[in-house]
Amino acid sequence: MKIIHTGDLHLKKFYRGSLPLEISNKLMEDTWRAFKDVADFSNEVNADIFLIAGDLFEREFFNLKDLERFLDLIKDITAKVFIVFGNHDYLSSDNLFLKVDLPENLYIFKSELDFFELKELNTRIYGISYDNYSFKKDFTNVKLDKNFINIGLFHSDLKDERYLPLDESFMRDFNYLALGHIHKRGKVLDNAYYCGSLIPLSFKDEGDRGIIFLDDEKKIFEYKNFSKRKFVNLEVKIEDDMTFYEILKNIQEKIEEDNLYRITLRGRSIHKMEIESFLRENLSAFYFEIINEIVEGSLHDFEIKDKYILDFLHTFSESKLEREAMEMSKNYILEQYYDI
Ligand SMILES: [Mn+2]
Repeated sequence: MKIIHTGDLHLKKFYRGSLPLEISNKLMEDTWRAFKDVADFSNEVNADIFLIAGDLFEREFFNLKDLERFLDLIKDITAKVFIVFGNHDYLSSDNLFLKVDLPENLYIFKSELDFFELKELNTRIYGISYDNYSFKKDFTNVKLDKNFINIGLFHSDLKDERYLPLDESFMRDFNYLALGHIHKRGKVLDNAYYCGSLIPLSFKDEGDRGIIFLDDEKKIFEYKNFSKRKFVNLEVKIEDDMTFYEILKNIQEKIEEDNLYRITLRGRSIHKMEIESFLRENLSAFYFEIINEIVEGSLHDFEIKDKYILDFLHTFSESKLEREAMEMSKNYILEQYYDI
């Protein structure tokens, strides 16, 4: 039996001003493209079961046209597709999935624990959909029939009362538990995994994103990447003796074409703002933003190291007039000679 486990697609997620519209639109298209790629992959490997573990879409923005687009992709999948709805796409009476005829291979869970039985695979798929943005159920009295392979599909934060927390003993009853909600992929128990979001959706979502693919005959369990972009937090230390072009070059070398960058500048410089605007003008990336944590230095922090300039500055005497002349000369040299 081959299983695709995905979730947290957040189709039609808008970035609510946190990203420029043009970038936001591209990311939205990325999700559709990634989902199409997963559908193609599912057909290529001839998967039997395709699990979507909630937060498939954003309720406020997902319209009938989007639903049609999604269902057209589902119709082309040869596997049986199962969906539970989560806190972002919960199943209240206005959920669009209740307004249309669904493809024959698509099964959606309602808000009571239920299962679909696949006789040919001797398998039962259990799941439950949220009926509101927060959802909780007690599964203490649920008994699974061990004559079947039992697969669970849940949108759950194991520790948060608002998002369908699950007991460990309940979780252990399943042969495989497909979890959604947490965007980072990971193992919860030997039989329970978060697939993570299909693509990264914010600077909190660092690292690779994609799906889980299981093949019990070949004993395959793998995370497969389906995102062409990453969100990257980049820390850059600014040293006093770096030129603007060196700073630019250092950063530019770390930038990969398709990624999104949050660049945090640290260090000390008297050119705090100039460095930032220089980078804004000259850095090239799909998207970047700058957090400027540079400590504003002053001319006095700058140490002159050239011996002949130091010798020259020492030729001034201690008188008030010459002291002032020395300070003026020093500042002039710093500005002109060192270009700071
Ligand atoms: Mn969620």
